Amino acid sequence: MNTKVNDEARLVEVETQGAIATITLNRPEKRNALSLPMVRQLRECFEALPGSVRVAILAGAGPHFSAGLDLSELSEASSADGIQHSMTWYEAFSKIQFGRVPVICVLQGAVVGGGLELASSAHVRVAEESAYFGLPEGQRGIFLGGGGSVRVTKLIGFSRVTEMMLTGHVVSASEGYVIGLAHYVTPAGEGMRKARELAERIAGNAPLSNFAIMQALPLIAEQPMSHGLMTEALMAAITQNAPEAKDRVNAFLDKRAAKIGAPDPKTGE
Ligand code: 1HE
Repeated sequence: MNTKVNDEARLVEVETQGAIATITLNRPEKRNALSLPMVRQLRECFEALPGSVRVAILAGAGPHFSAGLDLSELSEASSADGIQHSMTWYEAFSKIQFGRVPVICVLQGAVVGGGLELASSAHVRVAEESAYFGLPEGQRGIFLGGGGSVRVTKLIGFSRVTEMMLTGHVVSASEGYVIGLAHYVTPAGEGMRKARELAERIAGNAPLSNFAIMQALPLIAEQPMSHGLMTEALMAAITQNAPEAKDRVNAFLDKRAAKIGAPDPKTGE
């Protein structure tokens, strides 16, 4: 099924195949610069994913994932507009990070400013070799405003974010892999294939486990140790008590399930 959110503007496209939805930033002529209408459409897409979807892939059309904030929106904006602007981005990116389904991002070319803030709200990042990461806010006379101070900092630490913002250091895909901006680096044109392979794997997990991974892990990371351990224990008890968990564990004990790193005995894959 192929739907265009807001047919007139066609800024974000959604294509659903079975359990996997692919959501594509579709403004390549502006290097997928994130305008407010585009950010709103992104939110709508994630809110409207059909119940049959279990994983989403987020991609950008053209040679660049995203050139970040649409800078043309800034020229007339007041401080109050700026705060509202950030709030709109926060709502949209929260729907991605804390939505119903895990999100895999495919990155190529520029992943800069707000583009990196967007990518950091996804759960898995696959970077093609062409991808590069930057935080040019310092050069533009502005600041992070799409949650990057929190999310990018959690990925690579505030020292690296500070240095990238101060110096305009552009981080290559391979360097991004080493410091934790990307989980995988693929040859050119291979990012989507890799993302689909990962999506199939994630879609095969128990939904309750995926829920716990997406929703509980980030909360636990912000809790003091005693609270974190309690949250973990509660989440563990709930997931392992689900009938699906019992079935999966029994399948392993009965030698019907794949060992780690080995082909699945049922499918041979
Ligand atoms: C844009 C934007 C944009 C391109 N806002 N219009 N982001 C930046 O500082 C990155 C700015 N962009 C670039 O450095 C380059 O465009 C790229 C390296 C990403 C790509 O270069 P290139 O040569 O392929 O494309 P181009 O010719 O620069 O751009 C094509 C068109 O897209 C052109 O418009 P045209 O009408 O002349 O065709 C560009 O003006 C337009 N375009 N990027 C608006 N960002 C919530 S706070 C987040 C803060 C930030 O994100 S700061 C980082 C902003």
